[in-house]
Amino acid sequence: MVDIKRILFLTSNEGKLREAKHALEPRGYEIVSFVGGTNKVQLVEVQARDLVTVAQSKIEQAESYVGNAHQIDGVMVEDAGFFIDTYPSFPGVYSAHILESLGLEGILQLMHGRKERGAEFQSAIVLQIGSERFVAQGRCRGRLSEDVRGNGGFGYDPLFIPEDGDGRTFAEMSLDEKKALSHRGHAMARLLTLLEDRR
Ligand code: ITT
Repeated sequence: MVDIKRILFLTSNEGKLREAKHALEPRGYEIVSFVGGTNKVQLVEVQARDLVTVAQSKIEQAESYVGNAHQIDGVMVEDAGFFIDTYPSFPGVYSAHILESLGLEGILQLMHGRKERGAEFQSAIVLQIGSERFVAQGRCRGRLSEDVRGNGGFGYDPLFIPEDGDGRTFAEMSLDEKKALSHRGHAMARLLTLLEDRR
């Protein structure tokens, strides 16, 4: 069995990379990426309704990148999405595109005057180690804030108030606080358990 030390995280998102390092590096894994380098990651996101299918497809495209990274024991991808209860499955797998086109203020306008503000984040992580594949998922329930709040985090964080928190948005929390509550924090914890069980 391969001893896992070095994991290539194929992502173009610095926020996701920062949180993956924060979750996995204290547990003895080194997370490397191409973020900030010249080797840009271009994984096609298949049209699918669920994040696991999208993540599985990303990992299947990952092989072509592995040759460009040194001494990699495993390759990891993650697909995350934001889901607003009022609009089933939306923005979901289109989260990146919708955020880019509407912006945070545009999303707040969509929700203007609505009392029902429930929402959730979901994360699906796939880690491939040789022929072994690990799939870990996490979700976090909460609600949309009434305004854009906080300078931390990334993406939708300034709009999302997790239900197990104290009323602050993810963007108003430290990395540790977000990890304890978030979809990604839960998925990473699950992944660590799967890796420990493998030993
Ligand atoms: P990849 O290169 O890893 O695919 P991406 O930015 O396309 O990065 P996703 O498809 O996983 O990432 O995420 C969809 C969108 O949801 C994107 O706009 C993210 O910024 C946002 N998002 C993901 N996780 C988030 C989080 O923890 N907090 C806030 N927004 C998040």
